[in-house]
Amino acid sequence: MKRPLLALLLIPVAGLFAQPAQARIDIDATRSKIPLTNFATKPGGYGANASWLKPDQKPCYAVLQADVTNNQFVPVELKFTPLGTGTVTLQVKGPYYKKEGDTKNTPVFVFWDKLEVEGAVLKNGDFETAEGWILQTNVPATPEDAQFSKDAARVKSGKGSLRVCHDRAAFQMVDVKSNVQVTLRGWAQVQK
Ligand SMILES: [Ca+2]
Repeated sequence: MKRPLLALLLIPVAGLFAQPAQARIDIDATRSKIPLTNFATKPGGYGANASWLKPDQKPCYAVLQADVTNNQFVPVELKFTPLGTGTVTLQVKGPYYKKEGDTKNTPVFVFWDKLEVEGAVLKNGDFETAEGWILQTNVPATPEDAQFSKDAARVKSGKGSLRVCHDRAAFQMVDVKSNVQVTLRGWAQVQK
């Protein structure tokens, strides 16, 4: 007799803290010490320098996050301008999500495909092979690990896509030029 009552109590909590439908790419230029600025994100979302880093590193790390859709690809456009010439690391990932009361964050899986870059050169943004990307994985492997997917329902272009979450991203080093705006265009969806 207790089960229905418990279920009723849990509904509002689950509703308030539903997993976010957001896709995210971080730009890490802390090694090359290149400040990043002029952020723009579509659809919705936000771009900001890292709030958690030290004052000297904070301007050189950007979080670019767009509001996407569950289980359906939408076009995403993320922009930034580097104020120096050098190498930055793209981290293609998912949103940070920690449920109320939890000590660990819960992975929100994001599929990315057909990622293209204007203002810099990106390798293999169609995720048809492993070329160009370093996947963040555990040893031994876990279900959360970043991976290339061949699931046709999660592919926008070709036969493969990328599946990542906040703590298991895909990395690629990209060369940027001072004051040349970089635009990342791709397709993303959240798995729900
Ligand atoms: Ca593809």
